[in-house]
Amino acid sequence: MKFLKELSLESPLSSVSTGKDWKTAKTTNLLKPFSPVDGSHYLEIPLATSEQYTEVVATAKDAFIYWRSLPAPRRGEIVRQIGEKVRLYKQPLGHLISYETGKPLQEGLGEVQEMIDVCDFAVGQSRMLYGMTTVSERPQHKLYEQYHPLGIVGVITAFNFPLAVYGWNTMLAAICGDVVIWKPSSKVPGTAIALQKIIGEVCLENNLPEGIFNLIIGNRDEVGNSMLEDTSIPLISFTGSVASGKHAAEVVSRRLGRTILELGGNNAIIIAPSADLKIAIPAVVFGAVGTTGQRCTTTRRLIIHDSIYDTVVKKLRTAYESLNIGNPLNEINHIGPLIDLQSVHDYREAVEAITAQDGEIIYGGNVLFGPNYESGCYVEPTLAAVQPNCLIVQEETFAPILYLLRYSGSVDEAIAIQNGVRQGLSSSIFTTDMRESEMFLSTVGSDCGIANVNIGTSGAEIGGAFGGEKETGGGRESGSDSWKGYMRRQTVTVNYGSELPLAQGINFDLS
Ligand code: UN1
Repeated sequence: MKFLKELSLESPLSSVSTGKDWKTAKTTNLLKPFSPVDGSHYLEIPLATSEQYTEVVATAKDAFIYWRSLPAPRRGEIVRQIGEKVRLYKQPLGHLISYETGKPLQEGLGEVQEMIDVCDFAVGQSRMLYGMTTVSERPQHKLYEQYHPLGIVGVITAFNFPLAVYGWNTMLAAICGDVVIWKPSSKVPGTAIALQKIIGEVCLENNLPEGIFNLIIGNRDEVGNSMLEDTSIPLISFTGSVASGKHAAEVVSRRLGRTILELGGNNAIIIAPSADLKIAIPAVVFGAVGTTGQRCTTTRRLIIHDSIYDTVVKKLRTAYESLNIGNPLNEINHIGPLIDLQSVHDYREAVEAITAQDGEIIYGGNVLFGPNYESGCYVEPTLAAVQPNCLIVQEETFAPILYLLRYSGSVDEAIAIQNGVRQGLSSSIFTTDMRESEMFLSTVGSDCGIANVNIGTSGAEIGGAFGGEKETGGGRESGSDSWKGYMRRQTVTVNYGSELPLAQGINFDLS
């Protein structure tokens, strides 16, 4: 495949890099990733060993001493060059992401764009690591806050956004003066290696020491848990399932380390009576089937007002009938495969649960077989009408299943349904009634980290803070002031007078 060559993904490959250097493990434990597109095992990578992990951490520690003292705008300049280089490789990277994850090429390219955008954002931010000054209660005293680099940041990423989520974390951590150890999902190692090679070129051109941008591809025990337990990593940013995130949170908090968690979502769109269906229907369809329902922002629940329920369902069916399912690298296809056979199994189980729990499959519900679907990972996007108390609706099944729910009263009823799940990532309402949209955005409205009006639940821009509440984990990444999560805040009080007045009016007289 041309894009593998263009990204220098040719054997022999290594799974460990500290920047320019690649280190080959002395192991027979080979990772052979599976492409859900055609079912082939397209790479062979020796998995990292725990000795290699220890070496990477030692290199990263040394690099931090150098990197933290470089002025932040100069760190930003390195990130600018990374963004420039990613631009040059946008096409092959987009193709590779599509091939590894199964997402349509357009979405693969969109993901590369997200990485480029976050690089640009981080470059600007590198000149804006603002502290704040406030007023002291004491005469001739100055009180202010400043932000310092934190240290080594461990970034553990999921398969569904193999490039963008790394970018959100690492490009910000880098301008903040941190060094990063990246453990990508072993389902998508090619994208990680390709990006690391691109970053390595920038490291080489700028003669940077090893250890600023580190990659380590290994399994949970040897690498993942070592990172979680390692007291030399003050911050772990973890993206993945709620179950794995809980494990990560427990292990890191046991040593009082920090986490940024970006876990599951169970995102809903409310379709109010006044909704403009011309924009609502495409938003729902993209939200539900984009990335084959494997975004954490995927629309999983549709809460439709009774008065327009039948119209909405009819329009959705028509839209679903027009979707093409097949090889995601072929641009006529809207939907590619699920990531692997385990996900297909989970999809099947969810479909069975729907009917067992008195739901009705209105569209789809089948695994696809035949000449275009040989990997076994292609499934039909599914619409399911369910009862309000249906248990499967509470779960985040990482597949293109959209649950249809009704409400008949005011927007408050719809908001209660929307908030009635354990997860709290993204939410949206389609309405042209300003009272409803303001209610949805108010303190008694959506309880999610992301609340949208007249756009869907997925496809967030990088400029906003990304993350959610409840079981989604509470972390914030990417835009706004998320950068602060990668730094240590210091409150400074300076006395420039010749007296020692104590705060709170305490009198401590030694004479
Ligand atoms: C994810 O699914 O982990 O908002 C990230 C979106 C994308 C990012 C999704 N910008 O859908």
